Amino acid sequence: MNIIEESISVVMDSDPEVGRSIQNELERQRHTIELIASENIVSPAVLSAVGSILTNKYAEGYPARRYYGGCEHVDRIEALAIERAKELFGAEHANVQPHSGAQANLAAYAAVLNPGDKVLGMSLAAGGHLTHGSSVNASGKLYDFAAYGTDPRTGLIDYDGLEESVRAFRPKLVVAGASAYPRIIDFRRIASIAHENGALCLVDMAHIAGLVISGDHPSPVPYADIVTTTTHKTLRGPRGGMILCKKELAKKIDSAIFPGNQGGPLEHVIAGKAVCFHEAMKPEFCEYQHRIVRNSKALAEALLSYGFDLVTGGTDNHLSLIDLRPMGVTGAEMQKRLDTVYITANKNAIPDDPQKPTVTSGLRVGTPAVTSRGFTEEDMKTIAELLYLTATDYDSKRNEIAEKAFSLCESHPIYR
Ligand code: DSN
Repeated sequence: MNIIEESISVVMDSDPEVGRSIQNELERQRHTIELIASENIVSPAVLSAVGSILTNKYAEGYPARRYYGGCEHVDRIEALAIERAKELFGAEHANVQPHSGAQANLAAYAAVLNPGDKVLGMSLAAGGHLTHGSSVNASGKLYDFAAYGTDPRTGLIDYDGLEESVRAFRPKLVVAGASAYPRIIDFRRIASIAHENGALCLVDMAHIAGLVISGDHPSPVPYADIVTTTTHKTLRGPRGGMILCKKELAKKIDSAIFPGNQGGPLEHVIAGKAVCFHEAMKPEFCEYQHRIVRNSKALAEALLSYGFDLVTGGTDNHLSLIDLRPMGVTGAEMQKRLDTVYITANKNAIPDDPQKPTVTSGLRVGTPAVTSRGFTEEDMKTIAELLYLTATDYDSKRNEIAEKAFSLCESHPIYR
């Protein structure tokens, strides 16, 4: 029994219902091709830090400035996480306390905006994120958001349109970054448009943080005033968030997180972030990020060869967005079919999607998790074939697809 199975058996002994579900989830992860672009498979060291006794500790405040006694060890851990984050991204200041990417974004807004202030963000329909001003999210309710989008002919961000919107709308903040955009984003250009027009620039690099470290995506840090991220996507750390910013904004950002938006920091998760940053400083991490992109491009090419239509015609990063309309299947139906053949992905709106958000015409596929378990460019061809068969010949080929997906996972085991 390895350390992961041992920890599950401890839960099982105390609470069999929860223990069994964790065991079942471990088996699901072991035998499923994970194509959700925002998911990954963390190291046993990250898992152990998050599952550690640090969960017992309250530490409101910041290292050496806490509202509780007994914080000397969590102080050291949080300080390490901060220093490592600054070094990895070349940032002047880091706050590692956000519980999530959404909390990082909302706190960053609170640091530099007043309710009702004007903000320009990428529309959700074009690949942006809920927290970039969607009307159903606190960001859209608290602030006066307008949206920029993509060019309908190319699927690429319409930078000229963005510039026109900034000139006409006069926002106080421009938000860049996306959760379903397969191409390089020109953060330098967006930041200079913002600055030339008297606005600040926030980049949410959650999806591409790992690629930024390896240089597979240009870094927003030199250009943006604030950079937010999650730590669990390409970065391959624990589920959580982080904010990087220029020195001038450090105090405002820290106060917006605590006491502005959060209470006690999750020091067990912060320890997981510190371990993740330590891993990300090793040369193997950059090699891993290069492989994510190589696999993503190989998957995109193979999908195109099977007749799939990709938004923007391909990918530069860790994900592709498939327009399923030519295949005659919706995103929701494709996701449901894939769930029965040991493949996990998520339905996703495509630009100007005629379907409602619960159905969608698209499927988002990413390579961070499959690359973590050692899948190769050759395996990407097999995955493309399995996606094609699922879209076109599901009823008669279902068992064959499931067997192939299962055995591909067996040949690249995790947590054994
Ligand atoms: N929900 C995340 C994603 O899947 O992209 C973004 O926060």
